Amino acid sequence: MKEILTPCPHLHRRWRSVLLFLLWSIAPWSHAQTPVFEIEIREHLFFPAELVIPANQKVKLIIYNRDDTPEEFESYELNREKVIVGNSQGVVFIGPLKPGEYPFFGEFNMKTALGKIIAE
Ligand SMILES: [Cu+2]
Repeated sequence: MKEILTPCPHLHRRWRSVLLFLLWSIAPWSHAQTPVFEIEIREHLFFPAELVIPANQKVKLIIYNRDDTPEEFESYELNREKVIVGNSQGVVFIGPLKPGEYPFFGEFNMKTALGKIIAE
């Protein structure tokens, strides 16, 4: 049965290597195309509180928590939630987003830690 399903293993191997080559060549390129933005948490505030990013494009957010306490980056509009322990950083990928405003907040300090992503 196996011989009938794969009559020529060499052909399969060739296609597999073509596919692997494509993945290998495309992956670093697409990664390099992803813009990176940084947000800092200091004294339970976000800096910047308003971050402008390009619309219709995937974006990498690096969130640095400079406080000693943990914070949770959360956004209903972005459908993201990420706990970042004190004095560490977290990565959140967002988008591609339609032009507009996307509020986010720090769930552990909801009165102060407020911000928004502006996609344009
Ligand atoms: Cu949460």
